[in-house]
Formats: sequence, C-alpha cells, structure tokens
Amino acid sequence: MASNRTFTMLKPDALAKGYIGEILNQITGSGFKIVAMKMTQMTENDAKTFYEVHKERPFYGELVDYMTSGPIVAAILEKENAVDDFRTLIGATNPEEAAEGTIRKKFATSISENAIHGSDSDENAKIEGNFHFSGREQF
Ligand code: FUP
Repeated sequence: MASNRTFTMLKPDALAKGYIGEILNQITGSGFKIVAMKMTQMTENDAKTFYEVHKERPFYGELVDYMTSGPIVAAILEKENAVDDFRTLIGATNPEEAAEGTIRKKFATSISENAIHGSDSDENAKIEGNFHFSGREQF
C-alpha cells in the first residue's frame, strides 16, 4: 500500500538564495500538507549517515561537504501518493534535465547543489523522516 507521506529537505543553496518562502509556497500550493518542519544544520556525521547509500560514489565527499555547508529546512509532507507526486514536483536530479516549472528547474544551481531533496520510496520516506524528527514532532 502506498504511503501518504514523504520527506524533504530544502538544501543550503536554496536557503542561501532566499528561496524558502517560494519553494514552500509551491509545495503547499501543489496539495502537500506540512506535518513536521524545522530549520537545522546537518553535522558531518548526520550527512554521512543520511547519504550512506552513496558512500562508494565519487561525489560522496562533495555531497557531505555541501549538505553541511549551511542550514537546511527539513519537513515531512502529506498527500495522497506523496512520494511519487513529490518527485514529479521537484523534477530530475540534474536541473538541466528537470521539466519546466519543477522546483529544481526553477531554483537549483547544479546537479550537486540542486535545491531540494525528495524521498525515493515509502520506506526511505519513513527512515529519513524519523532521522530528523522525533515522534512528537510529527503531526
Ligand atoms: P535524487 O534522488 O534526485 O535526490 O538523486 P540521488 O539520490 O541520485 O542523489 C542524491 C544527491 O547526490 C543529489 F541530490 C545530489 C548528489 N549528486 C551529485 O552531487 N552528483 C551526481 O552525479 C548525482 C547526485
């Protein structure tokens, strides 16, 4: 059964450019309800753990450095078919390949500084949401 929740992070480049409001507006305007949210900064250990699946990839070190370089906004979002619909809303990993109107097309800098994260499965949405939020921070 498909879950109705996904997890997102507005990444350091999006915050540095002042896009929090516009991005959240697009998310809620697309039918997602925010059920958990915080502004925080990941430690090196946090980022290494969060992105552990990528640890053998050549960009892993750069990814960890980037994700710890400034604050992020983490959130859990609720909507029917949340994981897939949110992946559609944010667009392809590489903003040059992202569809017109998607969040990455509009706000991302590059494939590594790509403005926003969206979970890729229901299972990962749960793991990632619980990584950032305790039970009583999830509404
Ligand atoms: P996505 O699911 O679209 O966030 O993409 P991936 O899980 O494949 O990658 C996670 C993050 O690694 C991306 F958001 C940015 C970074 N990355 C790179 O820096 N270079 C790459 O070639 C691929 C991913």
